[in-house]
Amino acid sequence: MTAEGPTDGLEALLDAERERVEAALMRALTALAPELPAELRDAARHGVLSGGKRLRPILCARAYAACGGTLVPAVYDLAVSRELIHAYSLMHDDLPCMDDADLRRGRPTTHREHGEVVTMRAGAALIPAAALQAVSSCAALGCPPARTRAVTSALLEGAGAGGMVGGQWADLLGEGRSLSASELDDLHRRKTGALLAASLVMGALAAGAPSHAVAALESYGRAIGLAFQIADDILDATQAAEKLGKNPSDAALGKSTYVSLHGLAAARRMAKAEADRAVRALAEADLTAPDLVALASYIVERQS
Ligand code: GRG
Repeated sequence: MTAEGPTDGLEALLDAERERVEAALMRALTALAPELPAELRDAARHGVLSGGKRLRPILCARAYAACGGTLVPAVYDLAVSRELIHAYSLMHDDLPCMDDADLRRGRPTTHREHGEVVTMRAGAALIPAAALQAVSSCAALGCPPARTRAVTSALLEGAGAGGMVGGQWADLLGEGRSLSASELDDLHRRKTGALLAASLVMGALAAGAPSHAVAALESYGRAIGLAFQIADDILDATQAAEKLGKNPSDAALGKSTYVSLHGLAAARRMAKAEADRAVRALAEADLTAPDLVALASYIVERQS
């Protein structure tokens, strides 16, 4: 089986899912607001509510559904705990001490409007908020304590030094230096893949899925994580800022990418191979999830 699954109706499904995600993000920020000084609240809103594909919470919700769960609002409250981590990571990634970016999602980056110090603090506030959000939404879903622990651990492990933070660190150290293919894979498995996979694992665990289904969704997540990153490198190398909503930055920062290392045509083949690998992982576990099959194609074919 390959990633050329049914994509008819995927756009409609994504639009409907994004609406549920936006509503859950509003609930999360409203709950957080009284704890934050006004300037941090505004910066957090800028970082969280400025659009984006909302892919990670959608994957979390669809994994929950693929494992037999019913998509009630608390599922989206859980799913956006993952998006709060994503939002903080982008706010911090754009800071001058990291990628020093002016534009994100077609708008000035958070620190360009709210300043570096406020952006750093507002981003940091989203990390514990995300963990608390995961715990409270698991409770609302009726998860027993062990399941809640597993879901929250998946979120935090993917975000931590063994996952996103470690990958970002390797990325920063790699600027201006040519990485080997295996160094590049390792970096992106941690920086992008770990938390993409965690999105699916969280949904599966919260639904009480058996371990073989959790493992299959994790494999699917790791493969689409890599496909996603390769597609990101292709877009960075081939698209203008208006289409990307951000300034292409890999070449300017001297970063090794799948395109700089393997060339455009090979990078395209690699992305497709990872998407196919993702779909096979579902099939091998007898998981019927046409939406996840279609999402694997979407991830490599997306234009932003
Ligand atoms: C202290 C070293 C250290 C790190 C702090 C800043 C940080 C943590 C991590 C950055 C991680 C990062 C920027 C990963 C990139 C992930 C990625 C490919 C983002 C783009 O995702 P999309 O395309 O974005 O889903 P939208 O805008 O659609 O949400």
